[in-house]
Amino acid sequence: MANVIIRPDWQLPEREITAIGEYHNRRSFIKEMGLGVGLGSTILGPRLEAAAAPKLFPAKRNKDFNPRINHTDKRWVGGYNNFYEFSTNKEYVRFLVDKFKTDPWRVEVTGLCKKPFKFDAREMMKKIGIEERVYRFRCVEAWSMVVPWAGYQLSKLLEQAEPKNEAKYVKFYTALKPKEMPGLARLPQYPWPYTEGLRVDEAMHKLSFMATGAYGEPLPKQNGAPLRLIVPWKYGYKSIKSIVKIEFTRKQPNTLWNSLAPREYPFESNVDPAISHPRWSQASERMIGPNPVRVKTIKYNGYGQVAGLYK
Ligand SMILES: Nc1nc2c(c(=O)[nH]1)N[C@H]1C(S)=C(S)[C@@H](COP(=O)(O)O)O[C@H]1N2
Ligand SMILES: [Mo]
Repeated sequence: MANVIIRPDWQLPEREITAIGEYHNRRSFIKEMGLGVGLGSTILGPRLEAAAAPKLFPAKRNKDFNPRINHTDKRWVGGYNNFYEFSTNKEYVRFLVDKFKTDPWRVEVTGLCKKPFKFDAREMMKKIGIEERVYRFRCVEAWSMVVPWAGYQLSKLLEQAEPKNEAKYVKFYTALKPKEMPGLARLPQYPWPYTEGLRVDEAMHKLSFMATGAYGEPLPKQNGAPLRLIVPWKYGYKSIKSIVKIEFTRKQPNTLWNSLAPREYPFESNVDPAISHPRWSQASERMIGPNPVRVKTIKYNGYGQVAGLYK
């Protein structure tokens, strides 16, 4: 660390003066270097910093996706996580993500499409723009939450690839970084990387969302930074985290949970209170938080507008 040179803000090359997230990183880096708040607020100057960083977060809320229900306590959403690459213990995940590097982050869009491409996660936020959407989220384990995500509609990303007519499915892959993901070695029998899939028409539905933030800030690593799927009418495991590859396919792709236990985790996995999981009922759910409440589960998790996809 001794030979790290900290340049003042005005010497940074243009491409480094970017999102607010990076600004935060730089600030915390300066703090870690023991230079303290003094340097951050006087030499760098708060007004200069604000002008230099195009503001991505907080994103403006999209009024069409804004149900009038209380949002789940932010600390619960960041502290009660399913992310098996780190731990199977929901309360440990957030303490195990330190080594996980999520910026820069390359993603590949490939398979049956006319224009395959690669992109940087942060650049794509700037290209498409981000908005906030409040979604209800229902895990197959019968707990649920309400989260103000930020990000962009998945279709806006996928249509850039111009999928071919024969593409019927989209497969998503999570990063596979054994040195940064301590949970992988504890589950060597699992078919890593974590994969998930949707039909192309499901992926193109306007509810399908690529989340890059939550609660007005960049997405925490334990929630799948820098970008993760949110498919709010399906059980939570379909909402794959920390995506590095997206592939258009002709046939229904294999997915991690479906190949481990097909009877428990069918490919489609729409939320349905009438269809029990083989080991428990799906009729109700516990809304997580400091004061958990049990509520009835609704078909498609309440997103009845997707029913047309399943005629
Ligand atoms: N790569 C990856 N994605 C994943 C998981 C996982 O273990 N690994 N868990 C899934 C499950 S079961 C749920 S309920 C949600 C949890 O998301 P959250 O931690 O942001 O609440 O992520 C889903 N996406
Ligand atoms: Mo889940």
